[in-house]
Amino acid sequence: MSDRPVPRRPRLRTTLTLLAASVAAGGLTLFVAPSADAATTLGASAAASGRYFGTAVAANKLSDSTYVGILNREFNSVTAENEMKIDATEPQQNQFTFGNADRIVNHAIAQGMKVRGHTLAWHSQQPGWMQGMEGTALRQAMLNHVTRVATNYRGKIDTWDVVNEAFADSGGGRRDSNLQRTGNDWIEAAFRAARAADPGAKLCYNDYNIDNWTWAKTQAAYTMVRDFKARGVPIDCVGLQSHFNSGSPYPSNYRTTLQSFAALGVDVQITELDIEGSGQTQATTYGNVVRDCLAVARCNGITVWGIRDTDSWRASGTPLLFDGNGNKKAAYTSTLDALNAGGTNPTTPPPTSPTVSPTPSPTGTTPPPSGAGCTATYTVNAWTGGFTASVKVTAGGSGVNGWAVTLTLPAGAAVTNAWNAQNSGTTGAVRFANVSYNGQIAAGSSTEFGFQGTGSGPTASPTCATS
Ligand code: G2I
Repeated sequence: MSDRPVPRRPRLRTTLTLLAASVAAGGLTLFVAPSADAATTLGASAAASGRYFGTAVAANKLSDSTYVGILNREFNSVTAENEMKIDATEPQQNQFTFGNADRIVNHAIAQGMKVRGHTLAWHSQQPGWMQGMEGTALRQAMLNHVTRVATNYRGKIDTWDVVNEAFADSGGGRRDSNLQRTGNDWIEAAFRAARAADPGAKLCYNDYNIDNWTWAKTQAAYTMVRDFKARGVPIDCVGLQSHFNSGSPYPSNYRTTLQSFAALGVDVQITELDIEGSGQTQATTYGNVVRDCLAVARCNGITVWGIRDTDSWRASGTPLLFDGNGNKKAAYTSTLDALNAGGTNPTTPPPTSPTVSPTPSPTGTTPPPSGAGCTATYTVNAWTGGFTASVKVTAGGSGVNGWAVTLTLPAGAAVTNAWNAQNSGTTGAVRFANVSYNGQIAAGSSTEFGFQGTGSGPTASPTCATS
């Protein structure tokens, strides 16, 4: 699944291979060359230290043979540049369109590449219907979006940028947005919904200008991640976009920033790298960024934000690794050389348990079955006017081939949608039955489903029955 380690291949040997020797007049001349096992593409060289090297991809360029040729040769991870954003995937409320995103995902899967999902919750590129929403309605719409999109791509996404760019550019506070005005807990609510929808994906917080350790925005993001880890909010990684230019230059303390986030117990990923400039100056900075990542065990992947300079959102800054004709730039060579110099092999433990919360409110459980049947426990994440619930179903000693959990909602509460289970009814005693892929549970093992609702969440203990 997504956390399967990239197969390790031998590092570049420092020994030199003797190619030929000839005796010339007056002495022995040796011709030497580096060992042939130095990887010759970005993806392969990153994989040598257990990392990926990815790029942003635009669906409408998948018919450009030069573009696709470089993509398939060099990269082993992709991010949809725009096609998975909210305006692209839910242009009308509750009408989901995945056509362009699917073209990218299917291409990546066919090529054996990882997919970074970008992005589930963001103040920008919201469809018109969402831009006009506020309060509880927006909170529910946001959670519904997170749930539906992450569920749709369940099992195909290595890492989701769950929330993008939630901090203000200066001052160290949150960015004002319609999402932020639904309550400060909107970010953790999004992460919990994403975890419930796709428990196998790594969940990232992603932002720009969190590269310089001394900047207030970096410290604000760090403080949030530390708090999330302390309280059991399901977060696995931090994405540093790393768009570098004269206004936001590569900072000399970048490695400190990567190390500091990683020390919180999350992976770090460089998610949208581009560096404006040219020639050796640009090349040196690319090399520095790669060396910083490779020095940090939990920096497990780098993504550049486009392939050729002409593909870039900042094309005039020529910030990428290939020129407009698809030729390798000096920046490419220094990036490859830095990758081939090797680094710390990252250790990426699987995501933390989806439903663990140190202060669940409220929770319920049924007594364990004696050797047969099933049990259910749940946690609720509630806010004024709504909630999401995560339910864990555990098989008894005989295992089960089908299950149904019944939870009773208080008066005024109603289920609006469920994931990884099919509900019968929406109010009162609501029954949630397994879906096709999670009915079988081995003895002592568990599966999880979730649902979202209006009003306040369940308070009575759930019952679990086999079917
Ligand atoms: O702005 C650079 C990146 C910053 N971090 C988040 C990323 O998601 C963001 O990507 C850029 C895309 O590279 C652009 O391609 O996000 C922009 C929008 O915020 C994208 O630009 C949009 C244009 O604004 C639209 O007019 C255009 O229709 O690209 C669309 C598709 O080409």
